[in-house]
Amino acid sequence: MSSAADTLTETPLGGPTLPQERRLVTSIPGPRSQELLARKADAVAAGVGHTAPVQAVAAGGGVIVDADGNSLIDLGSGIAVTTIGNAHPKVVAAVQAQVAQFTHTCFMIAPYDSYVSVAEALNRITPGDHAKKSALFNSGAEAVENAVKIARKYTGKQAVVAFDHGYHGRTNLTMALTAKSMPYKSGFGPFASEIYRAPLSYPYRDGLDGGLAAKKAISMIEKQVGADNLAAIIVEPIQGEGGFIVPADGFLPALVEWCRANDVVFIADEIQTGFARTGEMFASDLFGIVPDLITTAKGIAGGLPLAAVTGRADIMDASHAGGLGGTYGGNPIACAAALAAIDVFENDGMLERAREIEAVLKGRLQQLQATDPRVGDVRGHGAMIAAEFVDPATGEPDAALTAAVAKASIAQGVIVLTCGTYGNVIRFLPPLSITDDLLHEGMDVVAAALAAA
Ligand code: PLZ
Repeated sequence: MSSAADTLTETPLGGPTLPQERRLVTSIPGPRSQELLARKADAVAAGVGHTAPVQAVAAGGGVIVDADGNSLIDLGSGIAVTTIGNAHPKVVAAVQAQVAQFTHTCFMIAPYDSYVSVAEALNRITPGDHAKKSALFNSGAEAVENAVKIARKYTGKQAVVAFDHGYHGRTNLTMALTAKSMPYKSGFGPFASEIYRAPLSYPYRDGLDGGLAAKKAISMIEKQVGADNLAAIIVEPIQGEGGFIVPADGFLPALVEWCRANDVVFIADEIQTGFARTGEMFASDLFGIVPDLITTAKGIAGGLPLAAVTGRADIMDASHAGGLGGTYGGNPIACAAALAAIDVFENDGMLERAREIEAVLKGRLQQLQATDPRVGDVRGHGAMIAAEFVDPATGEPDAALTAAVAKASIAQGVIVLTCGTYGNVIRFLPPLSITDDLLHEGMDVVAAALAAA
């Protein structure tokens, strides 16, 4: 079977030919990166942070190259975006062809083929074989905002339930849906009204099976909100920013069933989990659920900004003409990129590659866990795997250890991201184009950082 990695050992990816290697020629940050970071501090708002102190100049396969000539192993994919690989040749070709043809007409002014083709593709590949429709937007947060609008219009109800540890964006409505105050919400209120929060299934910490966890959530929803007032519940099938929390089996199906029985729209936020990331095209497929609406973004267009709401045609069609849209939503260049990316997802062995990466990452992390009790939990699916770090004596989250391991790994040329309500989770989100060799080398560096911490 040809998986993406086979072809990428020394591949020209789009522009530059990037050797697939970790290479440190300066300390990180090197002088050129330091220069850019100094300019960033002067010119860019302090609220916009960064994880790796580098000036990126090229990326592809499994590496990001900086201005000082360092080549870093990429275990983050720009937060789960470059799933098929950075500057994937099919995306580059599609973008170059489209940008020379036309850059924008506004789909609401003069429609074009690629938008309709992306909608058709999404309607086809998202879970369920019922009649579906899609609408395109620019960012994940914008897709979530629109999913809520659509659900409210369809049901004629207003309340929305989101979950503990949930992350849905940084705009006003999506801040309200997001659980964690620091850094996402603190000082940025007041937040949108009619948003309620229910308990999630978090097997490592609540010890509940899926049925019991769902019962708890549904009881809270019935008592504190009431199905008569509830337009939608929104949940990430596997939580991303919240800590890669995989709900216990049965939790999501029970919620879907309750929504169906109560005229409540079930929205799966698959912005981080979508498009082969978990070893299925969508994480909903892992749990056997068929959402009413699904929000997508990130991996959809190989790095170009695009997002979508896809779902039951009757729900999607409840909004009046002119009620949904935006100047740039479904930009033709982003749509061309998405058609190329979806082609890669469907035809270039991406699901298989994500499962291979799961085996490597879980194997390495479980090895660590067997000898180091600070690794409390290893979880996830596909190329979306995490380790939760704890104080072995108490089981309490250890955010300081987590930050130290991440920082040391980056200094050694391996980009890893942290997450979790308690900041004690390191998540691994490599591009599916990474080689096994780089994946192992990256994990060697993380293991050494943990041993030294
Ligand atoms: N829903 C499930 O993961 C984006 C954001 C990180 P946008 N996650 C990364 C940060 O610090 O801003 C995300 C997500 C889920 C919605 C979003 C929002 O997507 O494209 O960032 O708006």
